[in-house]
Amino acid sequence: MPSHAEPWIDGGDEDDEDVWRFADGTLMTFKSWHRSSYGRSQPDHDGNCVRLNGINSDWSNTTSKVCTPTRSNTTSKVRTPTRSNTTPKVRTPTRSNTTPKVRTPTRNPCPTEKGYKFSSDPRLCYRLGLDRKNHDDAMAACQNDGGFLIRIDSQKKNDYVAQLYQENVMSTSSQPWIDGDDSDRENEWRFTDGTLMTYTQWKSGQPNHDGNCLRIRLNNQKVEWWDGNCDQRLEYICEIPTA
Ligand SMILES: [Ca+2]
Ligand SMILES: [Ca+2]
Repeated sequence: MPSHAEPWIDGGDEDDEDVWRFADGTLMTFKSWHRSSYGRSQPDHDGNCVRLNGINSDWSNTTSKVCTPTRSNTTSKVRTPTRSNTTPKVRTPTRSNTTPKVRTPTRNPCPTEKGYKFSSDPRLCYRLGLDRKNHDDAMAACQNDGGFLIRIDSQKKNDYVAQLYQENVMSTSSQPWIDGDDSDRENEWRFTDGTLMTYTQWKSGQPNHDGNCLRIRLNNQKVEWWDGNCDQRLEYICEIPTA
């Protein structure tokens, strides 16, 4: 470098007069300002940039159009926030929304460990009691499961039970107990919860008042109802309603 060269070096005080910093913002601790006994000592605040004096290689501050723009480019404080804008924080919740769709229909709501099977239409859990019991004991067995003897209160449900016969879920000769009796008043048939039965499917000639409990039989692919002696030991069908 020629001895008269006066190159710019890093440093400036344009942000705060006489507070000298490097372009990256670091405070300058070492300084080598020009001292003069006859002229003006530096910095004399006629500018915001630092240059080397050619001969003594000590420093002067001076005005420069080059210094200021270069600096303001490097000190860009704006970039950090811009960057944080690009990191999308939103994706995680969106993803968790897509996961749990499938489980509800797959879940079998019935206590399968107790031998219950699921029917979707009519919606219920049922099991066949093949260990023959009298009506009271059959009812107690179902209640012990959290259910009751199956309640046939519609044509749809009567047809469903006929289907159980037809699909050999139970033997065609089976005559299981179902919910219903006329123990309180002869010929006034009620479910165990006391509700009066409105739908009935008596076999012709029944009820013939030979008992107070309700059982069914398959006849010509249809389920028909019989009254009978509650002490008979018969198969039974339990039901647990589902939500
Ligand atoms: Ca009766
Ligand atoms: Ca009868």
